[in-house]
Amino acid sequence: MSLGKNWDLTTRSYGPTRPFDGAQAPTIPDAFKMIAQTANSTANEFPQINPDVCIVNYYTNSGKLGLHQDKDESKSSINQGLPFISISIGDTAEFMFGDTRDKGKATKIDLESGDVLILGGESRLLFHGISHVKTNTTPTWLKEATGLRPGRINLTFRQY
Ligand code: MD6
Ligand code: FE
Repeated sequence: MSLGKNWDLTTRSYGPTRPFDGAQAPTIPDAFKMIAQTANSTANEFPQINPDVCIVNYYTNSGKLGLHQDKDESKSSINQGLPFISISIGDTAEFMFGDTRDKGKATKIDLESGDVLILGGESRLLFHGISHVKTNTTPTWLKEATGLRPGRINLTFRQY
């Protein structure tokens, strides 16, 4: 789901409403924004954003995301290298990134629950994706406290 503005996966474009039910995209809770902006401010090589979009993805244990660039935001946002801030919750994912769409050449790192990844400046148009989600890697305390189902939640904050 998308908060702030709707991001349509099929047209890869932003709009005010969701095509499947016509509803307005819900607003981004201030508490979410605060977390993203605090993370943004610790990465002081990047400009500070005022996020107006948060894309929330839920990956089941078989979820993946092919190598892609995030380039549907405004020209101005991309040209300024405004960062996007990604927060991972739940199961660990193997995140891949590189200069090309070639999976074999991509660098792979684990994104664990609580990890924050910021792509901005020269890295704004890096190819990136998720090769796989690692089953049963959610911290026990988090599972017990929230009843989170198996899988991974990823939130990405951007400024359109
Ligand atoms: C991740 N997510 O789940 C990476 N890109 O760690 C993305 O690359 C992404 O979640 C575009 C739109 C939504 C996303
Ligand atoms: Fe992406």
